Amino acid sequence: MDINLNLEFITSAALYEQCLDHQDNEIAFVGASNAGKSSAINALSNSKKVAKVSKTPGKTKLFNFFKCNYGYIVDFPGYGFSKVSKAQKKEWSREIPKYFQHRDNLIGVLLFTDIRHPMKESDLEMASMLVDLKLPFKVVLTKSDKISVAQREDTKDQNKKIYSEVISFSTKDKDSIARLRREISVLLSN
Ligand SMILES: Nc1nc2c(ncn2[C@@H]2O[C@H](COP(=O)(O)OP(=O)(O)OP(=O)(O)O)[C@@H](O)[C@H]2O)c(=O)[nH]1
Ligand SMILES: [Mg+2]
Repeated sequence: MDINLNLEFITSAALYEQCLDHQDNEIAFVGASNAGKSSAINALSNSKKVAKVSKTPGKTKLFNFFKCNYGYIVDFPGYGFSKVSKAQKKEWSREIPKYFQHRDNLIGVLLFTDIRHPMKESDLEMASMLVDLKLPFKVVLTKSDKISVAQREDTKDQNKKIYSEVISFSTKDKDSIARLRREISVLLSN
């Protein structure tokens, strides 16, 4: 059964204090720039393009709220922040920990990482922060269409030795999109 999340963009926030006030559960999409977070949001939405796929990173707001039938998804700009100003980097490095430490709505995180490459230092730092904060997270190995099925399974198995929850995903694979929709509905409904 394919689920319709009815995803829609609601609002962005530049500072933690400006985060959307709501009563539902929320999951965060994090990962390096170009990992495929915004593309995943677009693939998960059944109809129109709801998220901006990176082309103008300067304009990216820190917290981007999308509503779905089961709660909210918060899309983050990729960490590394190579294309934003120093002042912006400094602000974000203050705001991000606040969100993960204090956001009561937050019930879990999806960590997006390109299946073709080993996890970056910044991914490992994020994973370790989530473990420290006892925030449940799943690793989403993106762009799985770029490698063979055998390589995909192998990379998944390798990651499963370290992270218990590992999903492979491609915007070009309808089954993987349906699977991610189900994962999200289950996470948000719990
Ligand atoms: N082949 C393939 N390309 C993908 C897939 N997902 C994303 N891409 C491409 O990867 C690039 C980056 O995608 P984004 O969705 O903007 O990545 P992001 O993680 O949101 O990046 P930031 O917003 O900079 O953090 C785009 O050119 C996408 O078209 C996928 O599953 N398969
Ligand atoms: Mg993005």
